[in-house]
Amino acid sequence: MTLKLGVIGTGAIGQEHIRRCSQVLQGATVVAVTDIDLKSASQTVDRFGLDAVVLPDGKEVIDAANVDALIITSWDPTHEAFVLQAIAAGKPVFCEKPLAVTAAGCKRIVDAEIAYGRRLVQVGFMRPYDQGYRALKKVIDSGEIGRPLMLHCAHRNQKVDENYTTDMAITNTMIHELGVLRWLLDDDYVSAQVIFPRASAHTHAKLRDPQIVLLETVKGARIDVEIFVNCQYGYDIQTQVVGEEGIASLPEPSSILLRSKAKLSHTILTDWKDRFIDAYDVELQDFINGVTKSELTGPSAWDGYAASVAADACIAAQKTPGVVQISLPPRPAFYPH
Ligand code: NAD
Ligand code: NAI
Ligand code: ISE
Repeated sequence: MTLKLGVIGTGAIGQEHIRRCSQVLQGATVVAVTDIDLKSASQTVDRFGLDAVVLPDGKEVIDAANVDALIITSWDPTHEAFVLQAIAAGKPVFCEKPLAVTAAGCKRIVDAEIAYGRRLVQVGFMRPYDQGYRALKKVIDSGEIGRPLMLHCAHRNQKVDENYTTDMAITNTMIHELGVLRWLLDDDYVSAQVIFPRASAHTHAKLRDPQIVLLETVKGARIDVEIFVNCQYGYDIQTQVVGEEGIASLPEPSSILLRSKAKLSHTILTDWKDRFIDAYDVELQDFINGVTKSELTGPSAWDGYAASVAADACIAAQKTPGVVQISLPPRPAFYPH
């Protein structure tokens, strides 16, 4: 069976996911697309030679009779409504992160999915599908470095545009760390604090950049995350886990070790598309396979909600010098892991 996909949002990642679903992965085809900019949707159909219709809005894509499942790659604040509409239509939905821009929005999705009675939602947290993060988790789980005590993390983007604001450093960028670290440590967060160093000259009036977020977990680990989205030099994701008996670090992406012009160097990537290209392939193949078998096992609406509860606290912490408590309700039996 070939799964027929509808895609809402044909921007940067929408086009990437359409390319991989139609040219790289097995078992799916894109049959309907839309974008608030309909010209972008039509150009995407042409660019990838899709046998797909352009529909006037997201609701029409969700309700289209020949669409079996949805991929939501529109802007962050639009995700919640589209996911709720997909659940109401009883259709599986892969939603890019964040699941919603507030914990309350994620909770509405969790409640709707539980009321529907079967998992329909996978969140676009791709890092658990990344080889490097998987290898790091294996080392932690093996016990070789003892219990994790401290994590030092950095999420650096080369630059962002003028529409990117201080809160988005959390909801759009650090949401990846909030998603992956609770998976990596099998833990949850209890408090957050945000510290603003001197601002970079490369930022703008509506974005305080960089930021340092300090998190504490239920098991007592301490995490510092540097978010620096105008770092200029490249796209750089770092995670170092300090344990009782050793230290484990996320591997660097493989690159040529170059001897040239009296220098020994590695290239640093500049774009998330390249840094996690394999992880996006694996996560979407997992979604396609899961929908086909009626058994979704990837990052769930609960994972999106748990990350968002912490994100709300980080945003509150941006506005106060103190520590903000994080309180996640008990995990419902509907979401066993
Ligand atoms: P983008 O701005 O390039 O694309 C967004 C697209 O959505 C645009 O084409 C826009 O016209 C369209 N759109 C906006 N509102 C719409 C609506 N109501 N209906 C239909 N289309 C609408 O953004 P992007 O970089 O592709 O990011 C899209 C989403 O993907 C974001 O939620 C972002 O957080 C997420 N993302 C995730 C990763 C990751 O690493 N997982 C990387 C990039 C982006
Ligand atoms: P983008 O701005 O390039 O693309 C978003 C597209 O969605 C635009 O074309 C926009 O017109 C369209 N859009 C927005 N609202 C819409 C609506 N209501 N109906 C129809 N179309 C709508 O943004 P980008 O970078 O592609 O990000 C899209 C989403 O993907 C975001 O939620 C972002 O957080 C997420 N993302 C995830 C990444 C990851 O690593 N998982 C990487 C990049 C983005
Ligand atoms: C973007 O939306 C992503 O999700 C990227 O993975 C992240 O690094 C970037 O900061 C976001 O803007």
